[in-house]
Amino acid sequence: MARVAILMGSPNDYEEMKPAEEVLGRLGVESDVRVISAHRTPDRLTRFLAGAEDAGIEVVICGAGGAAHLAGVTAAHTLLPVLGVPIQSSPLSGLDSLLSTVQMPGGIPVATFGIGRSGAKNAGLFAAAIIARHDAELRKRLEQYRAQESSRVPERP
Ligand code: RP5
Repeated sequence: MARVAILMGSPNDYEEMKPAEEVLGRLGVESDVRVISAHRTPDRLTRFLAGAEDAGIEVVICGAGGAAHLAGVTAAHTLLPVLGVPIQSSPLSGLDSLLSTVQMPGGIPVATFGIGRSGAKNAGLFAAAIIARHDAELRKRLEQYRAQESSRVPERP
């Protein structure tokens, strides 16, 4: 059963959002990956969010480019934690998406990550850390992940 939803505004965002799916998979956390646009498919978004908690979703990751509002609109429709990933798809190289996502007016929070693939990876890890607060097995896998990453860093260049 999927515990994390990974939403993106366009199929063209998938390359940048894949690291979220991959790192969650590595940690044994199933994700439900969907293309849902806040402005092109608004009904799809509200329908999905209405059933998300009952379906077992615990965290929602949203990737969007341009005047990115997917994460903000998602946060408006759910009490689940929403993690926003700005996508580098516009002539402004994601800076517009970063500012749109991070500058939520007070009251409806979106935790915002870095632009593009590393932001997506960190959003996946952060989602896992949230779930690991009440899942001891996942916490162990996160510890192993950190240890593996450390062991890959050479002592000398
Ligand atoms: C946003 O507009 C999407 O998240 C995407 O990053 C951007 C461009 O979408 P496409 O025109 O490539 O589908 O809504």
